[in-house]
Amino acid sequence: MLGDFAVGKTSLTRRFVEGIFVDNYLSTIGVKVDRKTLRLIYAGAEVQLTMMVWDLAGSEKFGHARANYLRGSAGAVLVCDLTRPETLTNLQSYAEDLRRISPQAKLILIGNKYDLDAKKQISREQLETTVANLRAYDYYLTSAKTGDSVEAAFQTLGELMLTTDATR
Ligand code: G3D
Ligand code: MG
Repeated sequence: MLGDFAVGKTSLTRRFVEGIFVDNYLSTIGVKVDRKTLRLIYAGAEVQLTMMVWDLAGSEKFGHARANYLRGSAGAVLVCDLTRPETLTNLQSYAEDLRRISPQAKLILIGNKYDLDAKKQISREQLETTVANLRAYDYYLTSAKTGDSVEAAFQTLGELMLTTDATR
């Protein structure tokens, strides 16, 4: 999970995962790891994919995610808060850090807090442009509050992580 403080990374993770995998397992580097098992169709067969979801535990304040957090990632959810345009702009440097350390990682973009209709300050066009610039696969408009599109976003990332197609 990548993105600025308070965009909703922890709330989205809570929505998605089933329970806590290892609480405080990596608390010394400010990370919490959860897991969720998905059932996916891959190459015509049903497969189970256990996703390990790494969430920053308040360590955004140290600046960009550190190498230990990014190393070995198969994929990343880049999260912005639809009510704060700068959180979209800032995703560029998270994506760059990730590409440098885990070049194979698949990216999806999430515009979160979709339930806050009146306060939205990021357009679909801006999200589409960012998807292209960051070479992400797609974007989703989610609400961790209502649960809208949270499962769909993670499911898509899970499917992407199974593919070895380097162009995605
Ligand atoms: P972070 O982990 O990225 O830092 P959090 O972000 O998940 O801690 O969320 C930050 C705040 O935004 C929390 O509010 C949380 O409830 C709220 N939030 C997260 N997702 C949504 C959403 O989809 N809609 C709305 N309306 N709020 C959301 P508090 O008040 O607890 O700080
Ligand atoms: Mg958090």
